[in-house]
Amino acid sequence: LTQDELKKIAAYKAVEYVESGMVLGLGTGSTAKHAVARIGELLRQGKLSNIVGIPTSKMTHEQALSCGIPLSDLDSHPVLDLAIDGADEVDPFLNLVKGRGGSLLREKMVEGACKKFVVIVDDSKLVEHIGGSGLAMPVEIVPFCWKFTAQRLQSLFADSGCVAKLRNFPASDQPFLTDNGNYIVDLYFKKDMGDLKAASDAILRLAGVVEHGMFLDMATTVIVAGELGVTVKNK
Ligand code: DER
Repeated sequence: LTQDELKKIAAYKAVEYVESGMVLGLGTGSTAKHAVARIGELLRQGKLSNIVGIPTSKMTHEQALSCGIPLSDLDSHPVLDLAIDGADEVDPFLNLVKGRGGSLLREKMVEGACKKFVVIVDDSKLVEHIGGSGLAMPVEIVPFCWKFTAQRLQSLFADSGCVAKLRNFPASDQPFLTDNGNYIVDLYFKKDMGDLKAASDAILRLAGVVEHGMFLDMATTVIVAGELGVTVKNK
């Protein structure tokens, strides 16, 4: 099975949790894309009805429109029944790293407003400690004096050998812009950052920071698709 087939298997399994009449958070990324398409397909087949989707990015907004999913927003629906989204990393406590696709702020707003948050991953995303893989831990910051904020983020985690890098658009020297007009600084750790809650609080205390990609204690279910089958982990 290819990685994309595994993503699709996890996504389809998650959509089994969707019931007619639900208000759904629609995730962003190559895994969530399959869930959005599947919801649209079931609506077209009449197997689902009265669904309202709250997209977590402009990209998902466009995809959901093309799939015929009726859309709304958090102002109209401050509490959602269920969100389905991918993740970059999942630890054994269902803590996540998200945001390598750049949508972490709207994802965290939408997924934080849901009664249930179902995460869908292929098994390559499972880690022992989030942020320890040496891959990016995204932090959304305001563009104003971004170097100042990036330097303060790097200094916060100096003893974890942290390096802060401004994210650019692919193959470009232009800073990446999120849907909210902000920048993203990616943090790279040489050692894992220890207490996650303390790290989260320290990051959010910096005035130039908008949000970070650690989703702690938010997922209620994680669906993992691997060569040997699908595993469902509940909080
Ligand atoms: O960037 C994001 O937050 C995405 O949801 C990411 O966490 C998962 O993207 P993927 O399904 O394409 O790996």
